[in-house]
Amino acid sequence: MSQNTVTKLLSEYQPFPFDLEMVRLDFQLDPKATQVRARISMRPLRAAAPLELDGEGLVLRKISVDGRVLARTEYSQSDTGLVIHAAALPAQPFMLETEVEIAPASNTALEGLYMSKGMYCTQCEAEGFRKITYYPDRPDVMARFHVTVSGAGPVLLSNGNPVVQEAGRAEWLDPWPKPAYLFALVAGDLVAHSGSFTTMSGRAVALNIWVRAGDETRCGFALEALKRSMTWDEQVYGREYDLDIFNIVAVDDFNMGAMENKGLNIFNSKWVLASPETATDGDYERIEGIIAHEYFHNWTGNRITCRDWFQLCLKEGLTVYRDQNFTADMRLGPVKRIEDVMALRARQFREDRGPLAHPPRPDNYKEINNFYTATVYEKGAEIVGMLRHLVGEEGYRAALDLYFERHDGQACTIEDWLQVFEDSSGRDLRQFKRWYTDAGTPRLTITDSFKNGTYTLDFEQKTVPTPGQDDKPPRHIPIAVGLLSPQGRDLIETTILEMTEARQSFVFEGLAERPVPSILRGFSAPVELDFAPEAAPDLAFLLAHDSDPFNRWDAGGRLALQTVVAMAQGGAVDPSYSAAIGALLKDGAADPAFSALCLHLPAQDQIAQALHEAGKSPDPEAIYQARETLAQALAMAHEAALSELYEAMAVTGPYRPDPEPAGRRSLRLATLSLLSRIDGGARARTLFDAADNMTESLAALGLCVSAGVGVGVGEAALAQFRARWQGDRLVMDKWFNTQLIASKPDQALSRAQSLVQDPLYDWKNPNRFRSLMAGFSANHAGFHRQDGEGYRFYADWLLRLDPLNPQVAARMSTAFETWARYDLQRQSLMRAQLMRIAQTEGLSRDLSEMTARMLG
Ligand code: 0A1
Ligand code: ZN
Repeated sequence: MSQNTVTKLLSEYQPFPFDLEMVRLDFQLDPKATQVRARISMRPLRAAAPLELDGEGLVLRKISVDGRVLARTEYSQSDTGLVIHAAALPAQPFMLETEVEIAPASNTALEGLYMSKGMYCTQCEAEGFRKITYYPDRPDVMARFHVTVSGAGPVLLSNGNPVVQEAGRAEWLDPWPKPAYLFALVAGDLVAHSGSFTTMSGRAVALNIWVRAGDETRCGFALEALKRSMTWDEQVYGREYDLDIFNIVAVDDFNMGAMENKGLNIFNSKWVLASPETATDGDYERIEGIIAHEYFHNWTGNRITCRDWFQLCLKEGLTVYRDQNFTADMRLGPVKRIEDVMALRARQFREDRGPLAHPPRPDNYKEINNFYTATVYEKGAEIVGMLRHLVGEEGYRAALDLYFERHDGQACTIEDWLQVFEDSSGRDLRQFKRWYTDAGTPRLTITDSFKNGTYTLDFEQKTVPTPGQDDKPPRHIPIAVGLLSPQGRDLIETTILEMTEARQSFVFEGLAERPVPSILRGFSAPVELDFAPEAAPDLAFLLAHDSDPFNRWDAGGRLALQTVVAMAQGGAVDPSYSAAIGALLKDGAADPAFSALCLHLPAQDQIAQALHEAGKSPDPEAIYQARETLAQALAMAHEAALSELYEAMAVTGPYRPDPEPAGRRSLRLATLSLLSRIDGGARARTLFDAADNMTESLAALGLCVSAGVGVGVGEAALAQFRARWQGDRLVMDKWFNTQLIASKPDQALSRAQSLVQDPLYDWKNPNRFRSLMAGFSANHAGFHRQDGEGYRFYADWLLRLDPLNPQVAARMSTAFETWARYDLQRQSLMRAQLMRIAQTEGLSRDLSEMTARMLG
């Protein structure tokens, strides 16, 4: 069977028949010929078991057992590993020793040991360790690691605590048993921005952020965020750090955001480095969140890890949930919740509706790297939030305490996790478990009635079939509900209704008049709501009065979506929406960050989805026009109030990334976005010239491009920005990205085509590739041009990247996941590109699995 067709099944899990006591690794680094010597002490757990070791792209120099070099007949080797026959192995504990050679300089996939700008670094999750040495590369095999590194430097880092640090050589010992995916090594010419932290039991921990010389002035914010994360995990979860040192390294070439290697987190430099001139408010918030996420993995992921990769959401869902709560505590909680739900709907709901839908715990895969998805991460986090609703605040803390107590040092499953909640709360979670095993977003349809003081809410839940899962039994859904009086007063405390049946009614008695329901407060479950016509809520009323900030915002969003969907089909601006926005602009009590979120119009992709669900095929050009017309109409109707706010929200004094000034800037920029639709980009141009921070500078740049009508307003701003920032890789990523998102749809492709000729377009760097390609595909009407040339351009680049970096190519291929929404012509154009990719000779396993799933 070829590598591209092997499917791994959850049902076929088998424990590994050996215990690993200690792993000693010795690296002699060399760009073309790094020598890796591994000495692993093993204890057989079953008689006569062969020893299966993973290994890819390794040149085997030597293999011995207890010092005896193995004969060629005593083991078999393949492209994917090596099996030592049972007869060659002692029945007692033994020492396996291997020596292999690898070439980090030619590793373009950025998985295993590779080089980034002269520096050695590793990425082992999920299955990269097998590109470093022969090993049982699976998360349930945990061992202590002792690592020696020489041959490069001067800085030589690995996991755990330093044992020996001398010129040209270092030894590290990690006392905590860990799976190989948490192994890390870094070597190169680095400088540290350092600090320290004293844990709750008084242990002093040295903190370092390692970067290339010149970047050390941009590490201050990340270091403080790390300290805040360490304190929060102690205070909120009672979790303390467990080594003498915590190192973070920033690298420019990295496939993902960051990685939680034990004691040695490796970060995409984009999510560490920040200065007011180069990072936006959004970047600062993300940096804080990602630093926290990786740090929190120390307990949820590292101390307690996953038994196999099917259980990925065990560590990721919980850790995302923890980092979301951390950010909510550091910043404005309700605003953070709205941002998280926006991202969930944009990415996870989209995934759940298409051909790539999969359960948070999948039961089969070909390439695990394709499952680092919004479903595993963000929906995984929502499931943890639902559990908390079901067992309550104290119940949640008790469950987590039991989880850490019972499973510390183990590799666990979703079953273990749910058992902890069952045991600590006494609740039966068998039906709840479907959230982990079933794909798809349930839709709740709501009707209501009022009679003699009794108000009844009727819910019906339905989940449409997803690939491989036709049958969708009802789920256990916590629905947070409030009831408002017609004057907007809360009539009851927010109540969690537990829905478990396909149809279910809930009754509220003793009400003087018909209440206005506020359903799914705080977005208590990742479901969609449909209101039967007679139960349709007065959205403008909710936007004005709901005491739940999430539902206030959501009511405004629904109103906006209804309006713009109608407009994309030839309708006019809904005056009640415009009036509601007018009221919002006058609401002096609202938090600026919240108001800013209410002013954001639905994304074009969301409008397209809504049209598809209404049984229409979305016309990208009409969607773009409808959204522009709506923005323009709002700007004209409320010009005075918007201008006033624009001025009032100006922030004076030196830039600070804190929530308060960031909120004011976000409202200021939201008003600017609307005003630019009627001033030809004049205000944006003025702000672009005056801005002393990247938040305003970048937003203004985008608006100069999208709204600039004067001679070359956009082009001039782009040229000026490029001239100023051409030496800064992170800022230049923004330059590529922003102009594509902001381009007029009919100019997006030609702009993208000329940008790929730019000498600064280093397409082998994942950040640069993504900034350009994701910018282009986010230009909805530009990507979906009717002639299909957008699709072809995009597919060309995926095919070019795939042989070098399959992981990034596969992730980026999701731009095509929505093909089935569109008209037949676009469908066939998109499918043709997917087919062209799928049929390409030598395609990676990553991209071939993705295209096959998308083609269905
Ligand atoms: N565990 C990391 C994410 C990650 C996953 C895979 C990677 O390379 C294939 C890198 C990072 C996290 O959740 O942050
Ligand atoms: Zn993670």
